[in-house]
Amino acid sequence: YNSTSVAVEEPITPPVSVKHTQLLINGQFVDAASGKTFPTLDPRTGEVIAYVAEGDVEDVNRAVSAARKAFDEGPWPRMTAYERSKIILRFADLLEQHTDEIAALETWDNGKPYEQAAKTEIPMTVRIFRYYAGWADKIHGLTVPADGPYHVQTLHEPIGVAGQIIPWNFPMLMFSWKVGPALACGNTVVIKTAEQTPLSAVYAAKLFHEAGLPDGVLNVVSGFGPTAGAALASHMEVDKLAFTGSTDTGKIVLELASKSNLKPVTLELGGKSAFIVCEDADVDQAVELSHSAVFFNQGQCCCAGSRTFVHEHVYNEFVEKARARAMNRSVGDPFKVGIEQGPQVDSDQFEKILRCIRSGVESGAILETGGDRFGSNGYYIQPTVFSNVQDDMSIAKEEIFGPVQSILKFKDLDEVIKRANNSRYGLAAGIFTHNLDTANTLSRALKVGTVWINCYDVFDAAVPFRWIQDEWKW
Ligand code: TXE
Repeated sequence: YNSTSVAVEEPITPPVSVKHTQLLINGQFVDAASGKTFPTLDPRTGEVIAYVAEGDVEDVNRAVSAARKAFDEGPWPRMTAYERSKIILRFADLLEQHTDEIAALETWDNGKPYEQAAKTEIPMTVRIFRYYAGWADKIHGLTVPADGPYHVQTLHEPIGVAGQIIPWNFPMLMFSWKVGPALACGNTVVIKTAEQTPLSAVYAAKLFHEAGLPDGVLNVVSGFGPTAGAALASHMEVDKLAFTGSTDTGKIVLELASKSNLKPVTLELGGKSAFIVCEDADVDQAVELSHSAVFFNQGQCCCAGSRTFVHEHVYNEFVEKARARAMNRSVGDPFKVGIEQGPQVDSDQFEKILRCIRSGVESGAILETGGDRFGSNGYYIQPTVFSNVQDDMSIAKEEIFGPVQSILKFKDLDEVIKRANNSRYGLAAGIFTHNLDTANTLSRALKVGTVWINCYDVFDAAVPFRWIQDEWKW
């Protein structure tokens, strides 16, 4: 790896201090019932940022009772939708005013570039809350022309206590996608943050209370999956569960939900999305977008375009340019201006990615650049590009969730459709072509939830992010 990247120097002091490390239950900051804490680490160095309350079964029970009471007896589901909307909008304003601090917490805890957090993710989080605030008074039922002398109407009502379990790759965006719609509809929430990134959500939840949110409506529990997360998934008083994370854990929480009270479950899991570069594509543009499709957020995106299919006529040119682009990626301290890539979130992810890279080399893919850790401190990984990747290699099948591009060659559309669809995942895809017929054919044939054409990772609060979940499509 021959990057122009700066060496990882002395870590920059984050421009923020950690204010909240406790659980937020019933509007109060409290310690875990056990008194236990766990360290949250700085991925730039592996050093401890802070010790955070380690929630477990008893804390989840406390949080769910608070949410239950707030739903059954409190003002939240009973106030006018307009009042709810105003509180969410006031919170969005506060969040916007605190963008710099929250972005700094995200970067410190997660390792993502500060500029990305401050300029894109926190503004998007604000936008999502404003979007859902707007829904509060626009949730309508139907009148149905039933047979006979009957008047039939449907009414959309809040479901009750929503249990939510989120991952670490976009802590604040995950918080907004889960909390925003649940609260706008009048539900109450218990959210379990990821053990790698507990800091930003609890900070934001405090702001929500400053904006006028009644106690018990939003409860935040930090802690681990098999303890706090499992307790939430199997709780008899949780009416709905929303989960984002790995496919394996998705299966566990679905089972816990079914074995307890059959609460409905929403799952958003992993991906291995195809990015298809046709022979008539603008190669330079496709190289740049395929690069960001896979390397954005250190490759830690469920919809990362992690299988780059390139038509044989442009393959050699594409591989050469993709390699050069990866070699130019600026890796370094995520607090530094101009840095595109910081460290991976933790040592588990770091080790997993290095294992995947080794497996790519062993299975005969050509390592074009990268392939190792970056520097000697923290969890940085060199931007890595493999060419000559074959469908049966594990780097083409498994979610790597790291800065590793796998380039595969294809000959014609029928072939690439079959190969792109030959995956247990079904999240997203990208198509690069100037031909309208090709774009239409591919976008209909690909069995995924979102297809981007001549663009990638375009998100908008008003546009659904849909998916065909893993095995469901079989
Ligand atoms: O995920 P987990 P991990 C993928 C990605 C990554 C892999 C593993 O490939 O390398 O998953 O990451 C909670 N009951 N994605 O280990 O375990 C956990 O505490 C209830 C894709 O971080 O799924 C955390 O809050 N909850 C993904 C959340 O589940 C449990 C984002 C996610 O952790 C639990 C993250 C249990 N038994 C990882 N075990 C995406 N779709 O964006 C864990 N948790």
